[in-house]
Amino acid sequence: MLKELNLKDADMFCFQCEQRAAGSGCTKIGVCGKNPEVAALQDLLIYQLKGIGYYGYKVIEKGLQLTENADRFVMDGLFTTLTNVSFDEKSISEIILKGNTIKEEIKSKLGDYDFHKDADYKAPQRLEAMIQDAKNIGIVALNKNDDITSLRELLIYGLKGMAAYAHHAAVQGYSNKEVNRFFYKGLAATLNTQLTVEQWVGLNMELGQVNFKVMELLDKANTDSFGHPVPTSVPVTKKKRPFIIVSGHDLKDLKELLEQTEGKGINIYTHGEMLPAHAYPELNKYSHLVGNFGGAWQDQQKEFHGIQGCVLMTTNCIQKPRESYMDKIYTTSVVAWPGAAHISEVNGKKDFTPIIEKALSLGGFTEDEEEKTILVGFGHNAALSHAGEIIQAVKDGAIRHFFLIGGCDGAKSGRNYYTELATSLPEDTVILTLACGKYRFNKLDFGTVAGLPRLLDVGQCNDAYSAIKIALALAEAFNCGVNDLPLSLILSWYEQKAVCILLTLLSLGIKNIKLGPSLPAFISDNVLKVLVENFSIAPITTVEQDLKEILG
Ligand code: SF4
Ligand code: SF3
Repeated sequence: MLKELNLKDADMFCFQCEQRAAGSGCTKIGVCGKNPEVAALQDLLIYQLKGIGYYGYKVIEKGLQLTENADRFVMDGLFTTLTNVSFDEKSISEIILKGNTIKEEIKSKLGDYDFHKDADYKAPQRLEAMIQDAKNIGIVALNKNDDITSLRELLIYGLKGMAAYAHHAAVQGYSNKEVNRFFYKGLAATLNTQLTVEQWVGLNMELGQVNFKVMELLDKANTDSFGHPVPTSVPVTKKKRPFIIVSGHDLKDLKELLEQTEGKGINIYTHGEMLPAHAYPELNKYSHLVGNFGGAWQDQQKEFHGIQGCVLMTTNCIQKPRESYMDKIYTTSVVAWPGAAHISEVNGKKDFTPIIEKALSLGGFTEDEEEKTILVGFGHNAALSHAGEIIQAVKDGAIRHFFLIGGCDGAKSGRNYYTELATSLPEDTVILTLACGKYRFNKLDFGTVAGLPRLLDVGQCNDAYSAIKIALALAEAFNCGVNDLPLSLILSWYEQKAVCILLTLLSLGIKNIKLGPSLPAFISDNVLKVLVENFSIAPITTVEQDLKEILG
């Protein structure tokens, strides 16, 4: 599937997300809005991280410890290069430069060390020089039979996704040394030209297993900090008052903002992947967390246009802000857009005063809309509290099949498949959903089955962990394997978190996944063959054909 490209005239090359241009990759400017300079700097940051991984892994092999500072640098650096996170040359170049210092600190632990030309790279101070360096190392030479490149890129994208989840756990004080070690191991491997296809496959499967631990850790961080999600009705309508819309995945940011806005006459709305936050008791207890605003991330330019309130982007997916709200959108953590105000952490705390004052000055919505609600909060704890009823309903034939329709959303028209699928399912089926792809259908009424809502929202993309726990518990109850359950996984992918989740599912031996709307451009023909032969993974086709195959 990798296409031979003539990259001589290309200003950049990126094919890490589903939205890549023209089937092969973005070569002039990203469909996401990433310009060639940002693409170059992201490539250079990854190059810098490969070197840090190389030396870091040598330290680990010697049985020595790496600092928490280095661990955080690696995960935050990887996260910075995830699709729709940072579009800011200045902040990426600062991270690259900090990488020089981190690398030296790591090397100093080694004494005598194996010099490696690529690992030893030291970034220049000037931005232009960095971009020039990046152009010399960044663009991947492609060949449609190049399985090694394919598997190496798969690993790098998996690391990026996993880093995002590790970051969310780390900001809450949860980390795991074994997990952190794998970041170095994986990055070091990317500089090893001797690895075989089998070894690359093994590393990708290992990443899947480690990512399961990361999602488990994040689940623990979230549920320890905010309680287990409980089924909760969330208004999706506007209320009169100044407001701040909080987007992205970082629950800690939301909590801090809720604390700092309490009693100030500001309403807080969730947006995008922040929707499941309403189900956490320690977040839902704030009466000024009033509802969810808008649809999926790719609708934000239209939906934020002209708003008289503010937006806080805690993680992906940020799109180029329109002029009409450039002064109202704030970024934090690794998210950055040139010209958008950024709120940094100082001594472990974020001061949201600027966004609060701005929101108050704007006045907010002037009318109350008639309230409409949707239901969220079916994480593993809540869903499995109904395990008895669910199992009985399956035994009685009241529930015929479960469909997990989960994953990312995106702008492509082929994504209508997921709405069509959800609305075509027979009434004796249950739909589990997670991540932002659900915005395609989460405001529709699917009714109930066996006394339960037919649409159960499990949470954010990282709550794939919850879905796996639910599936494992059902498999145990029915005394069968997960692959023998009346359960089909129909996934949509967009960015690199979907890559690490997919690797987790495969590493758990889960088969028959249907993936769309298109397959990754970085998967070579042979790698695809391995996936099909070993895991029976298949691209989505038409709703009619896929349903016929699944339900008979
Ligand atoms: Fe293109 Fe996606 Fe890369 Fe953006 S992240 S440049 S849309 S492949
Ligand atoms: Fe969505 Fe960007 Fe992937 Fe957490 S918010 S899932 S695309």
